[in-house]
Amino acid sequence: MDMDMDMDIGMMRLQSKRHTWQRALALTTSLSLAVAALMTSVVAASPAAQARLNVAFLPKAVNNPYFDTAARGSQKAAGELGGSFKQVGPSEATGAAQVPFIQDLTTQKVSAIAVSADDPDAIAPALRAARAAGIKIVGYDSSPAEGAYDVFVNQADTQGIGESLVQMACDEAPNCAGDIAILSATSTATNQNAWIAVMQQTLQQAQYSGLNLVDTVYGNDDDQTSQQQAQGLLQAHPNLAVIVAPTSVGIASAAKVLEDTGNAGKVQLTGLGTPNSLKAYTKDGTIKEFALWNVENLGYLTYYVAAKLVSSEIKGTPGEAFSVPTLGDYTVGPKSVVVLGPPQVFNADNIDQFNF
Ligand code: RAM
Repeated sequence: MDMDMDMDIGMMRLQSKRHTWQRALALTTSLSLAVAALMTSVVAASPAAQARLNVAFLPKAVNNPYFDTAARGSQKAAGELGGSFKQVGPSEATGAAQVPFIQDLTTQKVSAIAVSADDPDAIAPALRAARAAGIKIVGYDSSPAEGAYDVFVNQADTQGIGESLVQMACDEAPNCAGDIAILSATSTATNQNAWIAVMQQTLQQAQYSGLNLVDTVYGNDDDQTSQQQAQGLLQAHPNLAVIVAPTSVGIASAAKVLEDTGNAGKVQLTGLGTPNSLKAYTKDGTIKEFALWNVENLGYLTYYVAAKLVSSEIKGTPGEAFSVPTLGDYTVGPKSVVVLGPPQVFNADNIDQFNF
């Protein structure tokens, strides 16, 4: 696992009219295969490490395609490292539902648990117990409480995501003015709450003074609940200019509601989502632009971080540097956070280039 691969990755860069932080993150398949072959041969020489490496992923909920995409990256990393991978989790996105999974994985003595927190505090005692039992904890996507993880792998800079959500709302609202509302995931989600907090600060800036945040509702990353909440927003706010949904489930549900109710194009929609789930809505103009990061790489990086913690290559101490094949060099930041990289903005011009 102690690999120092200084590879010049073939990154595809796309241009954005309005966003400086978007970058394509696609990697060449041939390079990935070459790296996979190389890693497999190195791991084969180290059977003891193989026996120890057993990483379980616990997403917010298992029926969310976003986490299945992350799992593809995790599986790829597991293959390269000769480790095992499994994904377990609840069907509803609550902290209470995640706790028994953490307890089970602790009993099973997996070497690491990667978890996207539905509720940072509700799962903290179970995670601390797992750590006390020698299990490494890697938060990914949505952070557990501080002290309950070894490293949190953040998908992108929190400040940048929040600011970009406001900028996209400004782009979509006529003359950057009017009522906007947020359709979020669960009210306890660490990631969405952090982005919303940045949005609220950003909206205080003079250039956004025409935007009026009138409501924030929670669809719990459940399609039916998200659709109901989107309908509720339309009824409660007849002058709504933009819905901002910083959740891959919520944005797809809201798009469906806008089309079903004849509001597509009248009420704008933006936020965070997976390109495959939003391709049709982006092409027909229901959504003009939205953002996300390379979700597969999030799972891939998270598995590597878990493996490096298990092998003691890193401890999660701020300032530690490490390398991950194909992705490059990382440094553990304050609060033991590692940031994957910049997000990507999708629109009708580029969406066909992505398949996840
Ligand atoms: C949903 C989840 C996840 C979030 C994405 C954008 O799938 O809430 O935590 O990162 O949306």
